[in-house]
Amino acid sequence: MKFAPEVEKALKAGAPVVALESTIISHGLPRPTNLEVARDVESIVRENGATPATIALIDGVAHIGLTDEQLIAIANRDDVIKASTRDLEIAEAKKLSAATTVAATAHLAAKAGIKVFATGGLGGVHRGANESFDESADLTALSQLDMTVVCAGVKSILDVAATLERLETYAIGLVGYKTKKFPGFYLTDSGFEIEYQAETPTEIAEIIKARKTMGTEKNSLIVANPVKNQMDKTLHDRLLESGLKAAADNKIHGKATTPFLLEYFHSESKGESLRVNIEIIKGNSALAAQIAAAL
Ligand code: PSU
Ligand code: MN
Repeated sequence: MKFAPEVEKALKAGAPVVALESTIISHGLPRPTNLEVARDVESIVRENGATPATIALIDGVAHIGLTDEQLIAIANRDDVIKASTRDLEIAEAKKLSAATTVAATAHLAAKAGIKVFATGGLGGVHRGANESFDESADLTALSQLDMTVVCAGVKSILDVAATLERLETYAIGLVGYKTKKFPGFYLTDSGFEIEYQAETPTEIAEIIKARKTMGTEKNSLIVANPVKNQMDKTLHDRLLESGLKAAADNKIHGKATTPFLLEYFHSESKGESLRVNIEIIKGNSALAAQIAAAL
């Protein structure tokens, strides 16, 4: 792994660092917005008192913290693969450039000694998973890593109820930020309840510290932070139905499913889902930085 100098310095000093994923840049947002958002998110982390560490592989090397040139490469190169944890070893050996998912980012961030991570939405159990077996490796990764992940819940394209059950099975902690309603990514409320809510970054830092005393730091903690200005619900529900049908008609499966549905939403909603997606990642980055600082 190669550390950006500022990230290495912050980690050595025990200063707050926030890990940021890169799949959202390469496969989750359209160009050229993706690069703007990637840069903005890093600024937001700084403004909120932490050092940003965007994680990705460039030509087979895992970078913890990217230069602007590397950020541009991840945003614009066509040969950037979407890497989950299992792809990391192959990407290194084959010297591939790879954007890391929540699973792979959390894996590398934990290895680097970073404690807090901001993303948009987690992967989870897909609808129809009882037949397709499509469950994101994000869940298994978070069942094995010491990480606190700030996200806007899971996307409504997933089976939210099944995903929540999986989080419980895997002993992945879950706390809502100022809410007991589990967020549904584009929507502030997925319709499912969370048992606990925290009011401040300091309170979340207390929970993170308690993970050590209780010895529960081997699995991750999820902080669910709902978007403030949610997507129009009618538009959302309509696109969800037609998007799932389009994915089935086009025989989309495996790692292509999530990028396909995100792109479907972005183009069909004429930018409305994109606006929400950007607000989500910015809000989560700010909160993650505040938590890291409090910690
Ligand atoms: N949430 C977003 N945009 C994204 C993703 C999540 O707002 O691009 C990505 C994350 O990197 C997440 C991945 O880890 O989708 C999940 O993919 P899959 O369902 O194939 O595991
Ligand atoms: Mn999958």
